[in-house]
Amino acid sequence: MGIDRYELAREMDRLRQLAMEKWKQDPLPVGRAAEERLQREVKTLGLQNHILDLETDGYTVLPPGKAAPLELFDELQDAMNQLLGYAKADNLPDSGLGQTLFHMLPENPVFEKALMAEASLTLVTYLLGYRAKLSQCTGLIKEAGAPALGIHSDHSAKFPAPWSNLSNYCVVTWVLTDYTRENGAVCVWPGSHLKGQPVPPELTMAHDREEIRVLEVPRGSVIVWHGSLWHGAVPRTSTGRRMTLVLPHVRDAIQPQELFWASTTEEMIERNAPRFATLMGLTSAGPWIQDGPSRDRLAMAPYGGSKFE
Ligand SMILES: O=C(O)CCC(=O)C(=O)O
Ligand SMILES: [Fe+2]
Repeated sequence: MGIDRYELAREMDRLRQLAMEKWKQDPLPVGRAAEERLQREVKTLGLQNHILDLETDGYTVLPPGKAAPLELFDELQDAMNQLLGYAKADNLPDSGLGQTLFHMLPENPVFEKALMAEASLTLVTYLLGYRAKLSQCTGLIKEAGAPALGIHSDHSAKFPAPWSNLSNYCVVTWVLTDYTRENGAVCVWPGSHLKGQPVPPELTMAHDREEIRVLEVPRGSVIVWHGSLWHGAVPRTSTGRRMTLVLPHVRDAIQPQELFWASTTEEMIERNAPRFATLMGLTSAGPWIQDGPSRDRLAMAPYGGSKFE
């Protein structure tokens, strides 16, 4: 037996009605209004240099304290440790990602706090627009002996190249334990997001090239990168655990990797700012079944032509 499509349409509609009520408190802008609102937010939060980094290097690092107080990093780490006790974590062995905890968002409200943190969310807006949706809420855990993660672009295996300078996918990485070379830090090829091409096969293991920068950043940092950026991770040699929360996002019309509307509750929508429902995909026109797209949601689409919508 398949999913009950009538029940599914009813459940989706219930969440979407609530999402629409929240939207009315803070409708998302289109066109020039999107650019102006984003400019104000960047200024208020003091993110100008981070925007410059994203333009020139394709990534930026929010230092400890800028995205959230260190206590939130403790809470995120605790929540992931709890999950390791009962959730499946051996999902992609030998991938270079380490142990993976997929779809953590509904398991603990602390992940909502990370998702909604203003500074990182504003950088997501810069890369993907106000209607960005969450694509994954995933934990990565690496122990001694964890191999290197091959250098790749996150746009690869999703969008055909050449890529324009627009980001259609971006990652927000919450660094829960110190990143050093021995600890298996993320590494990047600054400026590679402007190449608009996947990493050539002969460079996927070129972690020692001089163009590669290993991001030795302390616990409490949050890294944001453009989907075309060439990046990977160096192997972990030290003992202990590297713990990371990754929050990839996509633009409005792109299908997220994890099915968030299937686990979003009314309580989650109620207790968060209106934009949370958009991040869950609940203010997008699609997907629909026989109910079709609602005219109200079609009117909420990014129709004005600005990349910041
Ligand atoms: O933290 C890592 O090892 C890198 C993960 C990665 O490539 C990603 O989140 O896109
Ligand atoms: Fe990646």
